[in-house]
Amino acid sequence: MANTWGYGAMTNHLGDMQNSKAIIIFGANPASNHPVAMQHILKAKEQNGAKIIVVDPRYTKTAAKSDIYCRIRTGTDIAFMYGMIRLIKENGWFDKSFIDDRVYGMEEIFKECEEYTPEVVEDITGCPKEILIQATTAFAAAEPGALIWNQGWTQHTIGSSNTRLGSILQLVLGNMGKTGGGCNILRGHDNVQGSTDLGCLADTLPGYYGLSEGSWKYFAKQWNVDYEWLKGRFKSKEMMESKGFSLGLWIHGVNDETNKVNNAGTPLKALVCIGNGISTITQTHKVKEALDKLELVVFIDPYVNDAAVITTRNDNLFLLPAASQVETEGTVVNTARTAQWRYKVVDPLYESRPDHEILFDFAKRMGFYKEYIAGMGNGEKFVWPDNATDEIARSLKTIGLQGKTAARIKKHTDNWHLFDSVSLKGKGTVKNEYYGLPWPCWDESHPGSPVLYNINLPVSQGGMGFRNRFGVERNGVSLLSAEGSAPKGSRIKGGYAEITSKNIEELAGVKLNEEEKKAVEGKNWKTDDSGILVKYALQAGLAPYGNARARTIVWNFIDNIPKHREPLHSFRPDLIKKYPAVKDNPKHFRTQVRYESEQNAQVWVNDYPVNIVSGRIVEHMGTGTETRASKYLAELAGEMYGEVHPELGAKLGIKDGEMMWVYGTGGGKIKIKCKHSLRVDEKSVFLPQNFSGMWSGEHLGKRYPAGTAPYAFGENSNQITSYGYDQQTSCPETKCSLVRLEKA
Ligand SMILES: Nc1nc2c(c(=O)[nH]1)N[C@H]1C(S)=C(S)[C@@H](COP(=O)(O)OP(=O)(O)OC[C@H]3O[C@@H](n4cnc5c(=O)[nH]c(N)nc54)[C@H](O)[C@@H]3O)O[C@H]1N2
Ligand SMILES: Nc1nc2c(c(=O)[nH]1)N[C@H]1C(S)=C(S)[C@@H](COP(=O)(O)OP(=O)(O)OC[C@H]3O[C@@H](n4cnc5c(=O)[nH]c(N)nc54)[C@H](O)[C@@H]3O)O[C@H]1N2
Ligand SMILES: [Mo]
Repeated sequence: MANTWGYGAMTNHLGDMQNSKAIIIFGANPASNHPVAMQHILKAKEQNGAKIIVVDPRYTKTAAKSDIYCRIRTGTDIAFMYGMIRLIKENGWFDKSFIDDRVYGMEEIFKECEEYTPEVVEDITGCPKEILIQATTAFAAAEPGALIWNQGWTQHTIGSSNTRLGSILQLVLGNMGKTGGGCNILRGHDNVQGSTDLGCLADTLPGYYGLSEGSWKYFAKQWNVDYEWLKGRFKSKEMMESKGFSLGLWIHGVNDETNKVNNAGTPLKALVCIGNGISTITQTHKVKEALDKLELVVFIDPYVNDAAVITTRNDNLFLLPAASQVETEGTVVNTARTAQWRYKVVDPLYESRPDHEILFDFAKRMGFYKEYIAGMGNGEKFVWPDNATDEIARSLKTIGLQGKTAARIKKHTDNWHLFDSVSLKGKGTVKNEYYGLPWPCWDESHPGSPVLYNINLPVSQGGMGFRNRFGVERNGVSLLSAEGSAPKGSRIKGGYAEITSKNIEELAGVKLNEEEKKAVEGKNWKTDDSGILVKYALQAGLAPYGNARARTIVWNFIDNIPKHREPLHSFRPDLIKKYPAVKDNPKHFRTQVRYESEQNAQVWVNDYPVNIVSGRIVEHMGTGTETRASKYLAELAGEMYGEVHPELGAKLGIKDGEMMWVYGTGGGKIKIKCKHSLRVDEKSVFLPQNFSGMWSGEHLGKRYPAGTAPYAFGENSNQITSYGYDQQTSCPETKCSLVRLEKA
């Protein structure tokens, strides 16, 4: 189970933020969590006069650098944004021609925003209406303005709606496809973008190809294996084409036997966990229950995985020592879609082995090694990781990786000093290429695309419109962009469909010879291995994926347009009737998930009257498994705590520095230090997510094999975060929970 919390990629890139005139940051604290990004943000402020606006329930180190700080209640960002959009609409601040030419369905958004008057927004979010107006005025005036979001947005039942409405806000203002604009999602781990691109997800093959028969057949070809053989590895074709268990939901596939109906008749029996903490999802005590119950548990990790000491099982638990990233070689792709070659620094120490070797060994022992390595093309003589990187480049056409070959990525990394950090443009031997070949990078002479959806550049230099993905019309309305809004130098001046063997001649104005015709027959731009379709598209200045409108309406989602819905464990039960959670879902991935019934099971706030704000601290990473094992970091931040407003502390009789019990809605409890702080409001407690190794007051140090325990231990915040999963993605709702505090 690899680590991927939420989808998304930056439309622009970190250096590009220096070109912004305003930056609005929702649910991200880059001063602590993305210090490099923060430097670009501060340069935008200091050198470009950009206004910094921070929307966060907690007054963070990032908020301290802002011009306008908006404190909102957790889980109410949609109301806040609709409030912004309503003001923008009323004042005529929207970009009419951008919307008319390049967007589908904005009327629906403009209708939905009507109810979110400044007064209504103040009531739902708690943010004074004057601040909402001030923030909107400043952001709408900026040309262009950039929007940043991160985990404050995704870890909610309506997290996917947050991210959609943020993108829509940028469409309203015409900030998409512009240098200094866009949506800049500051993603998590160093290679989290690379791992989602490669399909470390429960609902798609690599490159976001989905799970349909056509996609499996396409990959069978890329992997150089027989489709029938591949199918034979699954219990049935139906299971092959169904979503798997997601990271958030797998525990219910073990604990709750009724879910076996969605899993070909059996509960989950074994777990192999590679590069993930897994104690970081909601309700960690349920994770423990699942780990205890499984027949086999394997951790592949350079450290003793945090969850290995949470389980109390004594058999069939294996710790396979993985080499760290400095003991192996390969590419990583960062939040801005740029790749980097990571060279090996030292050989693996002691008995540790690189991840891929461990996986190769698995394949050997399970009897499919030959097939496993077949895609690299050289039989057992493959060159690692170069051949694998080229296989990825060749196969992942949907995001335009064809030009990101091992040789080119190495060349960029070796010459990184020749690139400009604001424009990403190279000089000398990498002249006019963009650092790390940000995807799409359509072929081996393409320079990469630093800013997505920019029609002011030719496609051959990184330009493109929006992707045509959902047909060319909907209910009689065209989904293609209007005349005059095609990338520079395009043969077609308006919108066009994705490139296929059927339309290439007409769209690109070429005549294919017989051999070419045969090569591309029945193919489209993302399945054509010959490269002919992409080649002629680029020559005609066309983006292989078409030129369409961005859609605000997603007709196959539960909420066709983003809707505010109260958290399952709402601090404001009086709002639930108007903004209820969605209906319970009998099959979300492979699990039954409660929404409405959980929300209405009781008036949660009566027993759990304090709101959780959770987030990171600068000293520790993720579970802290790695960083708490550093003596120095452990010294800097050695103890778990909760930040409590002094007024709340006084009301509850818990003084600064005293211990308190925190009780969660799901039955978990933790004992932590109370830290009085003005960063939180009077109804909330802030909990850092980076501790583990204590369990409801019990110290788990004794469970580590000798010499492997970390230096710092602390209670895990997720023992008390509430049940709840994103209604579309199933990301755990770790940012919206209620608790009860008591003096210990
Ligand atoms: N030092 C350090 N750096 C890290 C990490 C780490 O653990 N330590 N982790 C890495 C990873 S994996 C990731 S994903 C990123 C995460 O980076 P961030 O998203 O910046 O991380 P968080 O601190 O979890 O959350 C950001 C902010 O969201 C706010 N927030 C909580 N609920 C809400 C809400 O409902 N609405 C809004 N608007 N804000 C809300 C919190 O107060 C917090 O300030 O950081 C990466 N960088
Ligand atoms: N309450 C609350 N909970 C949260 C969040 C929150 O904000 N609040 N944030 C969520 C988010 S965004 C995330 S990403 C997760 C944290 O994400 P997790 O993945 O759960 O935590 P990490 O500590 O980053 O786990 C990485 C594991 O990989 C191991 N590892 C490191 N390098 C290698 C390697 O090269 N190979 C292998 N095989 N293993 C390696 C580490 O030792 C560690 O055990 O937490 C989530 N949970
Ligand atoms: Mo993350």
